[in-house]
Amino acid sequence: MEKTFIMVKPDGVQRNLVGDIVSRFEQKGFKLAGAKLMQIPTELAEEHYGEHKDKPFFGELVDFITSGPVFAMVWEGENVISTARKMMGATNPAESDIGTIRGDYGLTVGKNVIHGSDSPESAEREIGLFFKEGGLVEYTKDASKWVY
Ligand code: RTP
Ligand code: MG
Repeated sequence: MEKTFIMVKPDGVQRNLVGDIVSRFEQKGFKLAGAKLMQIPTELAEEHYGEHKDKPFFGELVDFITSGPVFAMVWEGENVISTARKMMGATNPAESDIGTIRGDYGLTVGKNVIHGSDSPESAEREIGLFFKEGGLVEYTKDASKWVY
């Protein structure tokens, strides 16, 4: 089953948005495969955002993403990579539709609350970077066992 890497950025953690963001993915029907609160080391931030290393905002981006804890997650489901990007909304919160995570909570392009992999290649790479010590769980979800 397809997997994607999703991360609540430091602004989202500080603003108590972790629960809401997890809820949105749960309620959509995706399956949580792994999650952890972590402080990103600078080297990992630079590797994660390596595609942007020549952009003028690279330094700011690395400073911001390492400025406090992030909540790193792997979500699983059919088309989860592209659907998660739709749920997140456009990169710049000023252009994100209301109802999306960035449209509802984002303030500026630099502080846009959430990261999500943008392709199957990125998802594989980012899951490998953030969960290289393991931590992904395989299990079956069957709500009918727990409710009447
Ligand atoms: P992300 O990688 O964080 O999920 O965001 P994204 O795919 O929607 O956007 P991307 O183009 O990959 O840019 C990565 C992050 O860099 C910051 N950014 N700042 N100042 C600027 O013009 C600018 N452009 C991009 C954003 O925080 C964006 O999420
Ligand atoms: Mg990106």
